[in-house]
Amino acid sequence: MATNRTFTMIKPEAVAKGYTGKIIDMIIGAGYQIKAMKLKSLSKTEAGEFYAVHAERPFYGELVDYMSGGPIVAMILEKDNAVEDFRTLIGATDPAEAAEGTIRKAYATSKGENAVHGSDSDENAAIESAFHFSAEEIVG
Ligand code: IDP
Ligand code: MG
Repeated sequence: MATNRTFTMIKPEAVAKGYTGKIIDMIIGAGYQIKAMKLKSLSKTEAGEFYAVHAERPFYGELVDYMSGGPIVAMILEKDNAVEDFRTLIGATDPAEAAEGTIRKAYATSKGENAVHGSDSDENAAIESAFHFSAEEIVG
């Protein structure tokens, strides 16, 4: 069943380049309410666990190094049709293929360093939210 929440991270290179505020502004402008938010650094172990589904991919080591290379901003976001609409808002994985007006078109550097994460299903949104937030860190 569809839920109304998704999970996102502003990734390390976007935080380092000072895009945090601009990206949050686009997210709120698209109609999302922030239900939880934190700035945190991921250890290599945490980054590896979060992206475990990609463990067999050739870019996995690079991805783990990148995601543990500086602080990220994790958020739980709420809106109707949250997961699907957020994937539209962030755009294609490779910014060269991302549509105009998307977050990745505006702020991503490359297919690897692509500014934001967005959950790909309601089930993964719930798993990823629980990975980063306890129940008391989420507003009602
Ligand atoms: P998504 O973030 O658009 O859902 P996924 O295929 O789930 O894309 O890949 C997860 C993350 O792994 C991407 O956001 C990106 O940071 C990284 N990644 C994906 N494909 C490549 C690649 O071909 N080279 C380097 N990094 C990649
Ligand atoms: Mg994905």
